[in-house]
Amino acid sequence: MSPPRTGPIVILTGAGISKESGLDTFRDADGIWARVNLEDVATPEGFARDPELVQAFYNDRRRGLQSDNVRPNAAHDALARLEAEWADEVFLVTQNIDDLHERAGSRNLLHMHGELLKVRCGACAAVHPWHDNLGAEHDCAACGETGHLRPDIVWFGEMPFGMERIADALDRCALFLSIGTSGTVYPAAGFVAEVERLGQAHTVELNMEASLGATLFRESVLGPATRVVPAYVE
Ligand code: BJW
Repeated sequence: MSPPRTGPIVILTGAGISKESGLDTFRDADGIWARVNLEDVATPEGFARDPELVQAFYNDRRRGLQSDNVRPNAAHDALARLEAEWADEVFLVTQNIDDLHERAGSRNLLHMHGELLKVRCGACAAVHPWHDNLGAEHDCAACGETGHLRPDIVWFGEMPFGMERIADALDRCALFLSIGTSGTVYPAAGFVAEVERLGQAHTVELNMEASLGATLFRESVLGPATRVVPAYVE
């Protein structure tokens, strides 16, 4: 099977695409939210209450992401090849904060929930690359303020990044592919409904199991990303 070559493609990815690279999903039985309370670590209120707990949560995940055994898998690779082949036609919107799409070679990519390897200054809003542990002792290179750096990540209640660009791409796409996401978290969970409302695009879900919005897609292929993504896009 391969995608119809009729125009722009928008691809939405979620944690499931990185599962076989060794990174946990959120809502599977062995997922992150089975171990930690999301209100404690993924909300601005949680960060205000206990910044050390939140920094430790992201410090652990930042270390894990940079460990030798976490690498892009066949699904990330297939999407990078698709972009290389179709150039400007492919726009990848990821909810993932890992850098596995970049490492695989994807370039036309938007991290709508931010990036684990970047920090943002709460005092001046500057964003910096960051590969080490982060704590209250660190200062911002842009404004010199100490103790205001936070992971450059979109928590619940915050506005995801790039929404205008995403809305524009959804309006124009001929194919919408959703990969490895449970369809639980908005606004990403609403993208398929938006594309179907406009009616101009084929919509496909590639996922281990049917997502919450599964019935909205015109086509569905269930299975692990490393098998179903290369098979679908090539
Ligand atoms: C495999 C596989 C394999 C497994 N192969 N597949 C009530 C109603 C509606 C909305 C709201 C509401 N109350 C609050 C809201 C808004 C809220 C929200 O949606 N809450 C819901 C939980 C109800 N959303 C927000 O607050 C967002 N902001 C917002 O809405 O701003 C206002 C706005 C208004 C209008 C327009 C625009 C904006 C912000 C959301 C921020 C999410 N942040 C997180 C954590 C930070 C990042 C991090 O720490 O990593 O982002 S939450 C977490 O969930 C993370 C993910 O990106 C996100 C999505 O999860 P994902 O990727 O779908 O993972 P899972 O685990 O859920 O699913 C994995 C899937 O893979 C499963 O289906 C598996 O089967 C599959 N799988 N192995 C293929 N090998």
